[in-house]
Amino acid sequence: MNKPHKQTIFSASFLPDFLPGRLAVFLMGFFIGFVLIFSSDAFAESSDNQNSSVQVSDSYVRTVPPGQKNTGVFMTLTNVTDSTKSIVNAKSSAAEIVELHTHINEDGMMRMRQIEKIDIPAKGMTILKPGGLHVMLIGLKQEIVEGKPVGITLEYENGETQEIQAIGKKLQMKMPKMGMKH
Ligand SMILES: [Cu+2]
Repeated sequence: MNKPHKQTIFSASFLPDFLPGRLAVFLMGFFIGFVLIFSSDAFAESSDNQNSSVQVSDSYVRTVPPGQKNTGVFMTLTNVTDSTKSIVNAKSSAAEIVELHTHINEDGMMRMRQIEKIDIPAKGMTILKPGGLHVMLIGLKQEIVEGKPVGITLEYENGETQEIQAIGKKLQMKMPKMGMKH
């Protein structure tokens, strides 16, 4: 008595509980696939944008004590193409001025110097790190908070731009000078 009655509910209802097994599994697979696509999109937005030419990973901004108005942004750039890619400019709403910098050793003193571009060799990698290449934020307009993202736009020589979210990170104030060779 009960069974035939239930079966009419099966075919009439779209509630997953009442779906025949195969269809339910299919729909669940579809749903999980959708969630994965959606969440990987969400991840890309809260992390570093991967354009087709250069992949940015491990991007971070050094946190600074209150009152300090300048800081550095660091990251790993991986060029997946067969030609050199160059970053020629960077922008951020977090600072008045954004420059591309490197460090040079001047009479034993490490000094920062502005550079025109940062090259990423074909099929190669360029690492922006403390004591080396970096994106300089000058005149901070907001506090850099540990664990919180700061939006940076990288501009390439070919006109492409790339949005990244660098995460606030506490670092040592100075690079240790031990082990530096002349
Ligand atoms: Cu600098």
